[in-house]
Amino acid sequence: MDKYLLEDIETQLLSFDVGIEAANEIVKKIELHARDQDTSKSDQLMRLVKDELESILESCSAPLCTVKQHKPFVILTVGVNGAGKTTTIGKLAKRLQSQGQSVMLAAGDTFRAAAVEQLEVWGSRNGVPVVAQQKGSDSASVIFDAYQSAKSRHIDVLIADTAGRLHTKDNLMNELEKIVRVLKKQDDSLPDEILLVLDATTGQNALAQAESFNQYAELTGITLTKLDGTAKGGIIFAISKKLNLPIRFVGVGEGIDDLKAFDSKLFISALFSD
Ligand SMILES: Nc1nc2c(ncn2[C@@H]2O[C@H](COP(=O)(O)OP(=O)(O)OP(=O)(O)O)[C@@H](O)[C@H]2O)c(=O)[nH]1
Ligand SMILES: [Mg+2]
Repeated sequence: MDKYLLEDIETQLLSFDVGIEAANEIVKKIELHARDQDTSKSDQLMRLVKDELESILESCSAPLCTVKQHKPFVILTVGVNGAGKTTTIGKLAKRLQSQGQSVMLAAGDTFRAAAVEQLEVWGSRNGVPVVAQQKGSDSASVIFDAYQSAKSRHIDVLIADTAGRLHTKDNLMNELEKIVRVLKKQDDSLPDEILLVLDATTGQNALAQAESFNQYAELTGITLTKLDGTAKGGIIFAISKKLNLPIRFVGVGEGIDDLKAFDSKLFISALFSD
């Protein structure tokens, strides 16, 4: 296979933020598989590239199922500042309600007063209750209270917001460990989902974020936000290879309906559009 063509593919992958390591590996596989296939036509080669990418993301395509016998199903959202956690919660509440599930929100971001208000706005847009305490209170205790309340009201899904934190700051990351510990005292299987929210425009740093958050709280899924912009979010190939985490949703705008279930085929074809 043409060496220059392979280089072109690699450059293109890098422009999607796939990262050097993952891009190298993908190109090697393409080279290997191109040997036993006719790739003289560009659409045949493109098919091979897409197949290779799909095989990486295959294991990441696991939709989030929030149906649970012992309610509520608890989703803890985590991520760095501004990743899109609170907005994702607002969109997710709408989505779950439209699937017939009742939802409650927990204002676990006790760091900023405005964070509670922001979540309350999403709560009223969706017509769902929001459990909150005043700014500066203990995040784990807010989430614990919300859990108790959701349980007694037979709410299907509790979604907890948390403050944005730098994944390199130990003290803040320890707060996350505490939230998980407090929930586990209620029920060892909690939280049912620890959803890392990643901003697609962060590029390579998203991998470091995912690795670090995963050390402090065992992540169970990823939401990739801001895919409506120019960012392609190719970093998920590296994350998928390293952490093998399901990508649950993608954020494609700031509106309440701008959350889609992750679809690897659609994601890959969007990589190569325009
Ligand atoms: N274009 C676009 N903007 C988004 C998306 N998701 C979130 N945003 C915007 O990103 C900004 C930050 O979103 P928040 O939901 O407040 O992020 P956060 O992670 O809760 O932030 P902190 O609470 O400060 O850590 C807001 O202006 C959102 O409207 C998305 O999918 N697309
Ligand atoms: Mg927030």
